[in-house]
Amino acid sequence: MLAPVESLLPGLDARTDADLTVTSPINGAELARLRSHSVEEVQECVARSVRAFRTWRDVPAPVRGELVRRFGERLRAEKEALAHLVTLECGKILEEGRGEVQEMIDVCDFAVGLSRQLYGLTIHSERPRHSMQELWLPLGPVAVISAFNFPVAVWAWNAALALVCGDPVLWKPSEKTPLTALACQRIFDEVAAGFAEAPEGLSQVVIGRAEVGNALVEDTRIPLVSATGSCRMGRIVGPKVAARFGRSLLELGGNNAIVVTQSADLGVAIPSILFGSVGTAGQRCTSTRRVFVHSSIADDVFGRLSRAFEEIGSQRIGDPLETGTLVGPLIDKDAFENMERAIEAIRPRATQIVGGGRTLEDRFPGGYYVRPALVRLERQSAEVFEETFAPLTYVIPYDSLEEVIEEHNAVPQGLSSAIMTTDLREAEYFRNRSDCGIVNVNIGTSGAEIGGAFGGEKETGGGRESGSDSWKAYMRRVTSTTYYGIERPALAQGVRFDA
Ligand code: UN1
Repeated sequence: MLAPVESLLPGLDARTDADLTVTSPINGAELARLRSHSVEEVQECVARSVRAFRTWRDVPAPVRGELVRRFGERLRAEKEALAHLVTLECGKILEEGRGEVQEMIDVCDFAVGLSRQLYGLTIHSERPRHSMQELWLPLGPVAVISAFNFPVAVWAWNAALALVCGDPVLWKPSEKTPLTALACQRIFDEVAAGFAEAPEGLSQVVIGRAEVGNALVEDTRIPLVSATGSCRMGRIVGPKVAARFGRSLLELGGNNAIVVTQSADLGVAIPSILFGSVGTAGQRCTSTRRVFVHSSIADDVFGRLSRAFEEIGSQRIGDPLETGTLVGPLIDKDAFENMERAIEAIRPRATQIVGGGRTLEDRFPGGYYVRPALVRLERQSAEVFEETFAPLTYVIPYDSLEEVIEEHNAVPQGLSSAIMTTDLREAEYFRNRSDCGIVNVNIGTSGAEIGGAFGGEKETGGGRESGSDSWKAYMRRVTSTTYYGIERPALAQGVRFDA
């Protein structure tokens, strides 16, 4: 067993009747074998979560925040080991693995502050001697279904908020990245063990494939299902949760674009496009898929990008644990084949294609490393509407900002968007017309901070997680009116009912 797995998950080897083999995308090597939870076991976990809720909801929110504070402290201490495990299990470069753990730490800090700021409202009543208020109460067990590409941060966004809001958490990680989840759970358990107010089962991990997720989705004891993944997955989860009148928080596919205007500072634009396109091997939901470039600078921008893509493709792809590597492997063979298919589909329409194709097969026969691909098109076509979870970027020219906004918004997804401009009017126009949940100016589409609400519209699912007032999704709102007079109480709307 590899050192980071052993250090964070001692004794994992001892597990028997495994049905789930976890491999590293770096070289296909087996990391561990695990046993999936049965549906009955998931239901027992839910029952435990319901019991935990009965205790946890009555613990004062700032005390709940103290548990999250201690968890964040432990994450600081384990940052390097956990980042290493993230890299081993999902293949992102170590620097990004560290960034991901930092994102967990940041959201813990945010949640600690929030635990003293779960503010309601006081409202002026229309009636004499009446007072109205709105208060926020804990909701109940929250199911978190997370994806392989951010195997720990997205859970932390949900868990840190849910915990301070008074909700226990049930986590179903991707079957491709269960080890990082078990490592987080182990760290959490150690912190919770030293915290008298934390009930048993406050945070649990359930391992398995779709049927395990489905058991959570269909369970009426879970008022909120927060699911990150493909639009296909969201199309199954959303209606099932809605059918039982549960709440879902969906964070699904993106098809994110950057508009590079004539006034853009290319020294700012090019690095942002590169990080967005090839960072995390194009496997972020916020990755840049489309680049619309004003036709007057299209040759220049395509030339600069293609040189950078070629350089990265020939020199900076490799073992994600090695310093200097910018692009690690794709998660698996399916991801590679999807990229190949997408390139073949667009080839007849492309005027130029730079990069693409598998590399480093000799060094890593079991890993799927690809050269990032840059595809130049005359106009946007239907092939571009699909999200390909790989480093594949389309460059498309445009002439007017009004027209490019139409093209920009024409895709079914609506997560992240950006404009590169030094013109205030262009920036404001874009900010108001992009139909995405994230609209950046002179910043790429990926790499959002935790302080803002994260999520998007249309097929991205409409959910908002992480910062701002996203916490409200994890609580229920109570509106309460009190009468403190001694006469017969007045009715609202001036209604008289003199019985
Ligand atoms: C995701 O890809 O699911 O904004 C999340 C970003 C990261 C989170 C991405 N902070 O790129």
